[in-house]
Amino acid sequence: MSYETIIVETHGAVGLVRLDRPKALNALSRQLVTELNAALDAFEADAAIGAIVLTGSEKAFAAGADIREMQPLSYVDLIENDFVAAWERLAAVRKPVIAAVSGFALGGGCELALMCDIVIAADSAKFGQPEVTLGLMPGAGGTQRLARAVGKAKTMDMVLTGRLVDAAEAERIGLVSRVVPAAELMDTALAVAAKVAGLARSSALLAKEAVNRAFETPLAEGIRGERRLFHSLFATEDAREGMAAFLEKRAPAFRNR
Ligand code: CO8
Repeated sequence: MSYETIIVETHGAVGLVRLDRPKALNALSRQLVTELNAALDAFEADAAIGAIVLTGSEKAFAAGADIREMQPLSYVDLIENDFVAAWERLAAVRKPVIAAVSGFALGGGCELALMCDIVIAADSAKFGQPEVTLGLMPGAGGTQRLARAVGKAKTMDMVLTGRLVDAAEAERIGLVSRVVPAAELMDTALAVAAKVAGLARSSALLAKEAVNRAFETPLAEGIRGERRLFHSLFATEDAREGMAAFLEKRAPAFRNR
């Protein structure tokens, strides 16, 4: 499939999606989100892919929803189209998704990063929820996922002032997983993704599912669910292989069985 606003590549078992609207700093237009979702669907369906990397350009991961496209929309337009519901596709991806963030990750761009599982930031990255400066507010998880990720104090500071947070602060507050020099961003993200893609597929999918459940269930229910998922992995050949390989002091040969 050919795309106009994203670039899609595969690197071994890793699927890479690069947002590519350089003139608009990767603003998230309807076309871009439609194409991103198609690429995610394709990687989800491809048994050869074990992890996905989502990135932008050096200057911008994504500068938010496309303000030019959004400005003429009426309330009725938003209601009728359930505006930005389509963005949630990323949050529903079952395979692990690694965000490689360089430059601006603002508004919807920050919210996209928050939907990813591991966020690796270049030291140049800047995160923010500047919607209030447009007379708006975050609408794709910026008040919910951000609050769960970094707590109320930092979320209120970001959401109510629109202040940009640099990579060092983002790491300190738990908004990103790691910060690396900008020149090493893609190599690091692809290496992390390759490592995840090399795991037994069931354990990676279920571990991701279990962590995400922590944000949606009471603790006792989450713990019980985790235990059952843990039990279920004993039904896989890969768990037998992984434990045997450890005891035999050799690398495991997972077969996704
Ligand atoms: N939408 C459309 N175009 C954009 C956007 C955007 N979000 N961001 C940048 N651009 C365009 C600029 O208009 C400019 O285009 P042109 O050259 O044609 O004038 C080009 O990209 C380059 O931008 P700048 O000249 O502004 O570049 P600077 O380096 O000077 O500044 C900034 C970079 C700081 C990133 C600046 O562009 C900026 O502030 N951008 C807007 C950031 C923003 O406010 N984002 C939030 C958008 S709202 C949102 O995301 C809501 C999402 C949730 C909706 C859910 C609803 C239910």
